Parts: sequence; C-alpha cells; structure tokens
Amino acid sequence: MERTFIAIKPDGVQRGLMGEIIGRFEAKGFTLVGMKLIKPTRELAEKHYGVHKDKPFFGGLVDFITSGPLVAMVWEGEGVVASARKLIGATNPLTAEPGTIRGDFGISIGRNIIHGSDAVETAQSEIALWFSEEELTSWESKMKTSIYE
Ligand code: DAT
Ligand code: MG
Repeated sequence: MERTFIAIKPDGVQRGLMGEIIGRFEAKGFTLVGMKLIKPTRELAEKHYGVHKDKPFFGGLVDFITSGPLVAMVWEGEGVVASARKLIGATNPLTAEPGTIRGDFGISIGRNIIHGSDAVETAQSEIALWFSEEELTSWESKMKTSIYE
C-alpha cells in the first residue's frame, strides 16, 4: 500500500492546528502508520529540503523548520501521495483553494503549515529520512471495507 510523509510544520503546531489537520487525513480514510513530535536538527532539515539548497529562501526555510517542534507522520492508503497534496493545497496559502489545509488556514508562503511528499519516490526517501523501520506500524483499519470497494 502507498505511503506518504506529512509534517505539520512549527507554525501549524504553534497555532493549535494539529488535531484539525490529523482529523482531515483520518476523515478522508487514510491510515496513520507513524507519528512523532520532534524539533529537527539542522542536518535533518537541510537533507529534507536538499532539492531547494540553491534557492534564495533556503536559509530561512531551514531556520523556520528547525525553530520548534513539528509533527512528522506517515500516512498510508490508495493514492495517498497525490491525494495528500490535494488536501494540503497549493504552496502559496493565499492562492490555495478554500477547502484545502493551506487555503483554509494560511496567508504567507513561508508559513504554509504543512509539508507533503510530492511523488511516490520522494515519499519513500522522506519516510526513510525521518523514520526508522521500528517507528512505523502496519495495521488494518476495521473500517476498511467501508472505505474501499
Ligand atoms: P511544497 O511545500 O508545496 O512542496 P516547495 O517544495 O516548492 O513547495 O517548497 C518547499 C517549501 O519552501 C514551501 O512549502 C515553502 C517554502 N517556499 C517555497 N517557495 C518559497 C518562496 N518563494 N519564498 C519563501 N518560501 C518558499
Ligand atoms: Mg515540495
């Protein structure tokens, strides 16, 4: 089954949006298979955002993501990578559609509340970066037959 890496960034934690965000993924029908509250090291943050290392916003992005605790999660389900990106919304919260997490709760691109992997391969490397195998738990929801045809 497909998995994706989701992080509620320090702004989402500070603003008390953890329950709201986790609730949206639960209500959609996806399964939480790993979760931890951590203040990432600079090394971890720089690896996570390595693809952006030459961008002008990279320093500020790493400063921000290491500024406080974030909620790192792995969610599982059919098509979860692309679906999570839709639940999250466009990168800039000001133009993200209402109904999406960023569209409903944010204004600034540098305070866009949540991260989600952008492709299946990215998800696999991000999950391996943030979680050990022992931190992930496979389980089957008893609602499975009501969620999947
Ligand atoms: P996404 O998080 O939607 O995958 P991204 O990978 O292009 O977006 O960028 C990673 C994060 O970097 C993004 O969530 C917020 C920040 N960011 C992107 N573009 C930015 C910009 N122009 N100015 C400031 N921060 C930016
Ligand atoms: Mg991205």
